[in-house]
Amino acid sequence: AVVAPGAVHVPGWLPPARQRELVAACREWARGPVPIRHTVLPGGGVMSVQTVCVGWHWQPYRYTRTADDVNGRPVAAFPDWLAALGRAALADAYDDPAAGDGYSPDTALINFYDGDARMGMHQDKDERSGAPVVSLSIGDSCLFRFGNTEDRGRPYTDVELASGDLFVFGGPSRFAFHGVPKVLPGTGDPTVTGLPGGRLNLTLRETGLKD
Ligand code: MD3
Ligand code: FE
Repeated sequence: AVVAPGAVHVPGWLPPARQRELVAACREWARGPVPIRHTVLPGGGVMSVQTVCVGWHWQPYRYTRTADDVNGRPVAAFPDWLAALGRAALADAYDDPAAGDGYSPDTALINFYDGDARMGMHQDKDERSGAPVVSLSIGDSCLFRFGNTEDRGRPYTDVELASGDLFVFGGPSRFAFHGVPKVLPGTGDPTVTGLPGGRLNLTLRETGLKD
């Protein structure tokens, strides 16, 4: 479903086996080299979501190679198979076999939401690239709020994101406000995902940075 120009929701894009593989990979990344943690914002606030990064480390509001705000270690490398998954996602979402050509995401932010976690309305502006963001959801469903490019308020569209769903944000939607006002606990199927509870979201991005 096209939610806005460049914003495409593909329910159930990840087959169960792929969901389990991604959960297993995220479980490893969550252990290290930089452990998953609640990001601390410059003003002292602590995010309710837990995040671990691959390729580049996001700290509000910049990307670094080492996790200076956690344990100082370099983050895990961005694997080729994850970039290939991102290219396949673009081809399918935009229904164009060439849509993924030249897409080379170099960072993934992996967010874990327990039943009480939320993400307020924000824009993702720390990348120096207008390339699309690829979002993959696994586990419990959530309410996802997709807004406008002007401010945090209306108009916005609420979409339920379930396990296996793909969402691509490109073109004019790349810099839209968005957030996760709530998770719907108990909606995921642990026998499918291998995730006992909570919600995982992976976003693949091009930072536009060079080593
Ligand atoms: C629209 N994550 O990590 S994914 C984030 O579900 C983030 O964890 C949410 O917002 C989550 O920054 C939403 C959907 C998403 C991600 C990035 C976007 C939508 C986007 C960037 C630009 C526009
Ligand atoms: Fe975001």
